[in-house]
Amino acid sequence: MSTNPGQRLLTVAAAQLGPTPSLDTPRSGVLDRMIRLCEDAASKNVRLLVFPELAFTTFFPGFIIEKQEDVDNFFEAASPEDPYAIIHSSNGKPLFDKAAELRIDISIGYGERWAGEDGKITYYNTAIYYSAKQRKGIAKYRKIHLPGRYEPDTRPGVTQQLEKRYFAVGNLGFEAFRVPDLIHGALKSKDTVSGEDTQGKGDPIVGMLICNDRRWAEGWRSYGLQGIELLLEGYNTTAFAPQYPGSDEWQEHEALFHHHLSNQSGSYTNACFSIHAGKAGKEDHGSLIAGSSIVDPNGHIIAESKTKNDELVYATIDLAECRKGKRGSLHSTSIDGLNIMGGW
Ligand code: CDV
Repeated sequence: MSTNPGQRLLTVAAAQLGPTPSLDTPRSGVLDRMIRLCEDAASKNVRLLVFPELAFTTFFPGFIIEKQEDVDNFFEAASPEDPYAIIHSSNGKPLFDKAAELRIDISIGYGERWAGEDGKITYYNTAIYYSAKQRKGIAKYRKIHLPGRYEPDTRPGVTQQLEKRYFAVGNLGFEAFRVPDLIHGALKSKDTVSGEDTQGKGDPIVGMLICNDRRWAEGWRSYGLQGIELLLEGYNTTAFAPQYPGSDEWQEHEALFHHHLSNQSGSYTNACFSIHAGKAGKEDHGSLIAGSSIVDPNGHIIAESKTKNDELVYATIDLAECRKGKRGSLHSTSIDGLNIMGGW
């Protein structure tokens, strides 16, 4: 690896999770598995670790759950007073404590039961960004493109996809954010002088998407226009289902193809790295693709999972590689990235 002074090196990883099979014991052992992945990541000097969508439980939108109290078991409470309550909840605390101890930032998905100021409860499919150094959540994203149906498919033997039943459409938009304490020597606004070219020199600019969001251009492009250098995404993608045409093998091949196509084109057209972490393998509701991966700003997959089990997929990346594509796509010199003066 060269020692170019403009380099912005960072070791990142996707924490692929194997199946969490059962609706009856939806969290059993998952936390321990996630902590082991954190420890594995620390041994590889990983500073940022991305976990899948709805990482703490089985993929419950694949099931028909009749009673609201049972549905609530799959969600974590949050409110305006405590928007990142999962960080200190019994279901999440051991993981976030371990991440803080190991100095690894985490992006992770979970079901969020939001009690608004008006007392109204809303359920979201959410991802947060946890800063290990600050020991707190610094960004939240709520899934916008909810796939599937509200009413279950009544045909016998089908695989259900009921996200429209269990979640409201995300209401936080596509808000990029800067992450402090990740890149050594990142420029801070207080250290800049008037007229200095600060582009690509500040704290990394990051955005989050959740699963189906990655297939559609508007999320990527909204983030791209804010200058993101890293796109983080967790997913649970059906590998095959009996109601769809084609053999199981063909369907899974096609699902993986579209997964990579979306990620590679999104990274390339927005000149950013992207990290994709999946839940893989056979859960009780059906099978999920693997394909956890890291994509560079030229659209190349630089690391990919080899199994359908818990697996760390990691790479050392140079965020300076984002500059070439950004220079080509943004004609103004002033909109390349979040204004560093308003940054950290
Ligand atoms: N969890 C998902 O969002 N899954 C969708 C499937 C249902 C198409 C996906 O885009 O992978």
